[in-house]
Amino acid sequence: MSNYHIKNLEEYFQIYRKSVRNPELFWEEIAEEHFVWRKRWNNILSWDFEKPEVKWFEGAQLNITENCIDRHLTKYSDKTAILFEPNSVDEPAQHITYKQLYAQVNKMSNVLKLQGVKKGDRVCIYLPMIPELAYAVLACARIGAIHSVVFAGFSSTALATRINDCDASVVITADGSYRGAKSIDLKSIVDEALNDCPGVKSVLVAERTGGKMNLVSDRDHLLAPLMKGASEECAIEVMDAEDPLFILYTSGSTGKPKGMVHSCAGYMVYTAYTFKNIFQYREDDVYWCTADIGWITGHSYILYGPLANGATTVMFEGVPSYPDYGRFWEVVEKHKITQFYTAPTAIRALAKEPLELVEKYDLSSLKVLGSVGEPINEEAWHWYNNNVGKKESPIVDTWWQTETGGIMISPIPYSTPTKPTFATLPFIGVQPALMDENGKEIKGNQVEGRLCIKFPWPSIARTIWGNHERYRETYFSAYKNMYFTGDGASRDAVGYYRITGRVDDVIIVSGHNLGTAPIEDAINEHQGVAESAIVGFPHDIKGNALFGYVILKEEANSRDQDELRIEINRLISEKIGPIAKLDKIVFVPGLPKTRSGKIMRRILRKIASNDVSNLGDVSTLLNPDVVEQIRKIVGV
Ligand code: 7RM
Repeated sequence: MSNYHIKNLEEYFQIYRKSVRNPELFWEEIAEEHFVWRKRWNNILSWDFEKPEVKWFEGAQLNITENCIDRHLTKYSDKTAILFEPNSVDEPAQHITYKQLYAQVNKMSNVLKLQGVKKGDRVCIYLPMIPELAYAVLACARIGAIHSVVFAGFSSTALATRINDCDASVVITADGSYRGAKSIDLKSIVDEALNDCPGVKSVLVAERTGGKMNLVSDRDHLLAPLMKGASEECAIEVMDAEDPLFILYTSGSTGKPKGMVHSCAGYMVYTAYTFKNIFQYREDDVYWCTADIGWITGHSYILYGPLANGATTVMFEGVPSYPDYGRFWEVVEKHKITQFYTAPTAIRALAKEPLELVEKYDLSSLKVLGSVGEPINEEAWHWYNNNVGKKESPIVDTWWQTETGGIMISPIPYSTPTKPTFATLPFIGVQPALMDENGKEIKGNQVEGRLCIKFPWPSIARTIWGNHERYRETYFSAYKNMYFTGDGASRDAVGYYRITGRVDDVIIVSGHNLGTAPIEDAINEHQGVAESAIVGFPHDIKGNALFGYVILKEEANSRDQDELRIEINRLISEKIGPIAKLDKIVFVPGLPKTRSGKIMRRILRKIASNDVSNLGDVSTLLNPDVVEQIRKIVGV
């Protein structure tokens, strides 16, 4: 039995038990057999959730790019490492082999060194989904610089905050980016941000859109000529296991973004191992994750996890709606994608479109479908399963977080029987616990509580950049000796987990705990409903009452609204109970969403509570205009 590649449910349980009985021994075996080390560890794990402090493979030395690139050159030198699919269907895809990736990453490493970047320096990467983004990330890792990728959809204010928080000295960006029919002038966003970032000494600019741009002398350099002149060889920086690999910002429920810090060895081992098993990657597969590398999903499951396994990983520059809503399926057919990993928000958007857009493509290459980012509602799950997977590709509903570095709860496809809306079982080495409000663990099955993790896994974030106390306070203070995820979850009769959503989304109505996700699921089953969001608002008698924001499908827009309200509440009564009926329902053109597609409930809560004096910062929203539109409809 190979611990590395799980092949059936019995094996999963065997390996899981082993990983929990003796985690050190288990992870040592994985680390030993599947990676290249420059020096062996002297201690596998030390940890203390009170401090908090976690160290894996202490004393070991390595470089993650040696594991992701160099070591594959003997066997896979001409295998495609990165398959770049451009925004425009008229531009050919680029097959970047492992050999070419090696050369480009080394060139970029040398360019960075020439700019004076050294081990431990922070480099901010603000690039669209073009190959240079992958080169930049890996080049930082190669020379030991700490990358901080900022999603290239963020505003200049958000970018400046992130540059300053970690004191980045170099920014890597592009002239512009393509997003469907639009192009965005990235360079001027950077220029605006840098007015407030005195610490930035140099800016490297990739040319993508070819527009005019302003180059500040002594600060800005075009990347291409520097790359051209750079050597294709660059020795790795030998890193300690616990040296930081990157910072990635994630928004907290309040205040400024948290710069989550991930370290080299544990992150590498965990992302590689989860990738192999959760996507059941085989030698000739072509794997596609549609996320942006600006999010943790892109870091772990477009770049590091797949490349550590010598995989072919697709990098898609475009959007699902361009040139039409069939684009995803066109790409699946064209590149014979075997594993497809996307978010429920994308699935719901595509499910609204005519089915011909899916049916006209040959999707028979698909073997595994993934979902990540938010709870997948039942309707979307079935649409994905029926129309994309044709009921033959298992759906892996993968629950995890920026903070966890890798997937924590997920089926192993072809081993774990799936169940709609359930992320199912903890991954190998992951020890979840459900906690009650009084800090006690809820044992047994058919229970619900707050999701914590009892024991460290290799890729847990080690701190918040520059604020270890906030790290302790946010994740380790709610429950003694536990990592608190901020999510609620239930466990069914067989021990499957279902993530019910952020615990701050739990609303107590007349003393009953109601999760927003199941109510939204019920509403979304209405034929006329495209999407919905529920929030609580103060109520004299019940404590809280429920307010529903509902987006209708095109065909339902002309229907009588009161009739629709009655039907929606009838559905909720049927699916959950009369207690979950909504006091107020408004029909809106859209919902305020973060750039990663998460609904900003904070704003909806304020509008529902008639408390719009301080809506907070809405500038990072994908669709800031929708806030005004909703206010008008609600009349506040
Ligand atoms: C990977 C990622 C983390 C939060 C997390 C959850 C929610 C993510 C799922 C999910 C239900 C899932 N990182 N979440 N995956 N909820 N089912 N499969 O998204 O840091 O951006 O977000 O996302 O609330 O705490 S993240």
